[in-house]
Amino acid sequence: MRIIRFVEGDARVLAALTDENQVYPLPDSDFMTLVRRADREGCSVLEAVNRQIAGAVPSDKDFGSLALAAPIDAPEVWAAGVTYLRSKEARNYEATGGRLDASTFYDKVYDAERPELFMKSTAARTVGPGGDVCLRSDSSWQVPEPELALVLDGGGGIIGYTIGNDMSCRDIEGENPLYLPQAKIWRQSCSIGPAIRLADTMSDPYKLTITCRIFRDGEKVVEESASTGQLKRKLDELVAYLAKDNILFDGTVLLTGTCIVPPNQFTLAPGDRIEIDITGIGTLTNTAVSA
Ligand code: DO4
Ligand code: MG
Repeated sequence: MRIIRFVEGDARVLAALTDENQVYPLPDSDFMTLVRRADREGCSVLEAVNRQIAGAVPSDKDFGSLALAAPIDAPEVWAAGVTYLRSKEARNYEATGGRLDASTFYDKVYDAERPELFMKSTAARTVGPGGDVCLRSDSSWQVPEPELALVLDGGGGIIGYTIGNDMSCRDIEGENPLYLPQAKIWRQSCSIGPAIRLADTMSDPYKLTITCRIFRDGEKVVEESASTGQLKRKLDELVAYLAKDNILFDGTVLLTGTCIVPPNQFTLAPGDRIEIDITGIGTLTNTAVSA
């Protein structure tokens, strides 16, 4: 079972999306309101949704025709980094000007007990499915980072899974690690959606295929896939470090790191369409535009 939100007139409607792609509008104004209602009713979010849709008639709207919005207004989006070997190699390439034999702080963090975690975005900087992601004007090496994203409650519980795009400037990041916030955070530099797969209906988050496709002038210029099975760390481990002596707001999203990096000569251009699929969650599509 997945939860989506779509735009209808001036309103945003929360809805359940079944595995058969049937859409059932829900009475709750947003995802966390649904989660709190389930809590009050003493049941799981899945049970609350199932009760709501039992006997109800699905919407006659076709899922594909809906104007989807971000499934949650995440107050904060955090991100983990260098959680896959592929990311470590790509970061080393950036930081050493292509000297793949060099040992860097990226090697250290990949092996360290403490993971890399950083603040990625806020609700105002985050876009949803179909939205525009911005390209920084002072970078000439920019890529999407397709990532499995965790939707957390204030206690650090994983209540759902979605897709995140951690837009990144490889040149700024490679120039100096102290530039990381600028390489990661700017207007519309993060995208999440299109749906939240409820945690109770996720069979194994370490067996998901992530695929990223990029289209330019209607032609596919990048297509790469990888598995969350290659994740170096456990999801609970990332959440535990994020929650340590911290405040977690209900609906915080944690991106779990990228396992896909486009070829080194590739940089995004305005007009590029970015598609990120994750098994059982859906496809997050965004267009790159100049900031
Ligand atoms: O260390 C820089 C960030 C790495 C990152 O965002 C990732 O591995 O996904
Ligand atoms: Mg990333």
